[in-house]
This record gives sequence, C-alpha cells and structure tokens, in this order.
Amino acid sequence: MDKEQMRILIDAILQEIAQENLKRQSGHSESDTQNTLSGVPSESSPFSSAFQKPEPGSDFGKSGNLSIDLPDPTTDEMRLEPGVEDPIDPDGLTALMSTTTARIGGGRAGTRLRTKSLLLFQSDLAVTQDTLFQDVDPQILTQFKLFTVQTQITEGKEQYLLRPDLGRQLNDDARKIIQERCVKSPNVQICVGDGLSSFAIDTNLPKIYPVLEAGCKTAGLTLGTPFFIQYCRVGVMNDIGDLIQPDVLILLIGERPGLGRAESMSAYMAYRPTSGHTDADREVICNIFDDGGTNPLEAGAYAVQMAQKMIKIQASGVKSKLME
Ligand code: B12
Repeated sequence: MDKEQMRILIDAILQEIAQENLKRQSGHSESDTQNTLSGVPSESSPFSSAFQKPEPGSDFGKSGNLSIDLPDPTTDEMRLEPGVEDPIDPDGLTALMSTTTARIGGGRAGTRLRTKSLLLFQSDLAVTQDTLFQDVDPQILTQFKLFTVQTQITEGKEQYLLRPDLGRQLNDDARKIIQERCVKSPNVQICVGDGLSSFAIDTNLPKIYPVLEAGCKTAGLTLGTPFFIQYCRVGVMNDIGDLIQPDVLILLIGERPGLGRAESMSAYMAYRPTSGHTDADREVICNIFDDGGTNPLEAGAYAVQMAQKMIKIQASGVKSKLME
C-alpha cells in the first residue's frame, strides 16, 4: 500500500468515526452502527470509496479506487528494491543489497515486516517445501537408465525427515536387487539419491552425469551399474559399499535447500566404504549448481580427479588429509 492509498484509508476511517459520533448524538439505532462496524461497509459509508465490492467478473482487488494487488516480489528487480523509507543513501543501499542474498534493506512497517518482505519469505519457503516433498522426475532416471531402490523408509517424506537413521540403511528388496543387478568391485560406483532436494537432482544430473561417465572412461576407471536411491541419506554409502565393494563410491544427492534455493547438489565420495565408516571417512564436493555455485560440469571433472587420487593413495576423508 503506498502513502496515497494509506492517506485515503485513514481519511475514510476518520470520517467514519466522525459520522458514528454524529449518529450517536442524533439518536441513530444500534443496528445501523453495527452494520458499518462489522467490516462490510454500507453503501453510504466513506469506506465504500476506498473498498468497493468487486464487480461481477472483475479482477479482485482492482475494482475499487484502492488496488490491493502488489507486484510479484520474487523477480530479481523486486528483490533488489529497498523497502527502507527515505534511505539516507539510496544508491548505497541498493548496492549493498545487490552484494548478498541475505534479506537486508527490507525496511519495516511499525515493528513488523513489510507486506512485500513477508510475501517474498512465504514464496521462497514454498520453493523449499516443494523441493523437499516432491519426487525426482522419473524421466531423468529413465534417461540415465537408473533403476530405483529404497531405504528403510516406509511412510514417505514425513518419515524420511523425522528418521534419518532409516534413510541410512537399504531395505531388504534393495539389497536383493543390487546383489542381482550390479557389477561387483568396479573402480567407481555412481549412485544418485533424492536427499533433501529433488529439484537439485532434476537440474544437475543431466549436466554432471555425462561428465562423470566420460571422465572415468577416459581415466581408465571401470564403472559399476548406476542406480537411484529413494529417501536417501549420506550414510547409506556404507550399505552400498558392503554389497558392491567399489574402490570409490560417488553419491550424488540433493542438499538441504535454503530459502528459495533448491537446486544445490552434493557429490559425497568415499574410498572403499563399509559398515562403521563415518563422515570422517568421506569427502564432499558441495554447492553444485550453475550461476553461483560449483558448476556441475567442473564438479564432475573434479570428482573424477578425486576418485583417481583416492585410488592412488587408498584413502579418503581425514585419513587422506593426514597423508598430504
Ligand atoms: C546439515 C549439515 C551439517 C550437519 C549434519 C547433521 C545432519 N545429520 O544432517 C552438521 C551440523 C552436523 C554438520 C557438520 C559438519 N559440516 Co556440514 N553441512 C550441512 C549442510 C548445511 C547440509 C548438508 C546436506 O544437505 N546433506 C545432504 C543430506 C541428505 O545428508 P544427510 O545424510 O541428511 O546428512 C549427512 C551430511 O549432511 C553429512 N555432512 C554434513 N556436513 C558434512 C561435511 C563433510 C566434510 C562430510 C564428509 C559430510 C558432511 O553429515 C550428515 C550425517 O551423515 C551442508 C551445506 C551444503 N551446502 O551442503 C554443510 C556442509 C556439507 N558441511 C560442511 C562442513 C565443513 C562440516 C564440518 C566439517 C564442520 C566442522 N568444522 O565441524 C562438520 C563435519 C560433519 C560430520 N558429519 O562429520 C561443509 C563442507 C565443505 C567441504 N567441501 O568440505 C558444508 C558444505 C558447509 C559449508 N559451506 O561450509 N554439517
């Protein structure tokens, strides 16, 4: 709401109060008073100049003198628009805002967030929730010939979020299928897991996967049979290691999404993963995404280099750091 609209609204309220007082003084009935105070302005109410009932078929919020529509707060332009009223250094503030994705310069309405900041927060949170609760696009899995197995989660995403321990263990069917279908003891086993962001996989897998595959072949590394793990946590690498016994396991997995940022993927890697391994035995190439993160093509090439190094020094994680 801009200043002019606010002024119209305040004038209308003051007029309404003045009229109420006049009515009371001239002995108007209680029911008339309730009618105008109930939130539905009467035809003669000064509110009606500000809030008109939407015409049939008209756009809601555009029918009166007062429009309650706000521009889309999620566009790049709107994100950079300062909400601080009359800033001392408007250019400085805009420049500062453009240096960070942190929610600065939003201003305030009294002690509260501005409507624009609140709407932006809500829509960004919706992106976060969508990527958490949606499944990875099955077409992408088909494109890369990935069959699907599951962890011990049986009750969907809610349970996945509440029980990370179950997401770290394959279920019995998965163990059987992997045993039957996968090449054993390859140099490199590539697996894909939904993790905490399906969108991260949808976005980055088509870019990173061909680089990983081609890079391993060029480096003379044998590849295992790739597959997809639904409801996947990083710790499942141990179960996969026990079943397939690869030299190096690369798990591509959706990272915990940020507010409005859903496309970030990680490649967790381990040398000869097995039961009892912890994150100290693993490495991670994180923040894999285009335009600001680790470019997925480069991340793929780097993962191949890292696999070669792990095989050479026969270690990963803290052990490999101690050998440097
Ligand atoms: C959540 C998180 C954590 C949580 C994990 C707890 C949990 N159970 O979820 C906590 C707070 C414990 C944590 C700790 C650390 N983390 Co952390 N973490 C993250 C975060 C925000 C999200 C990870 C994610 O989404 N994983 C995917 C989900 C599906 O995995 P998960 O199975 O649910 O959870 C496992 C992984 O998250 C893993 N993990 C988390 N951090 C790290 C770091 C490393 C090096 C490894 C190998 C594994 C690992 O631990 C969890 C349990 O197995 C990322 C940020 C990012 N952009 O990825 C940083 C991030 C991965 N963490 C990082 C670091 C450095 C660490 C620490 C080494 C910090 C420290 N100095 O102590 C420790 C070590 C972790 C360990 N487990 O031994 C860095 C890694 C940078 C790098 N390339 O090496 C990241 C990228 C943050 C950053 N930008 O600096 N982390």
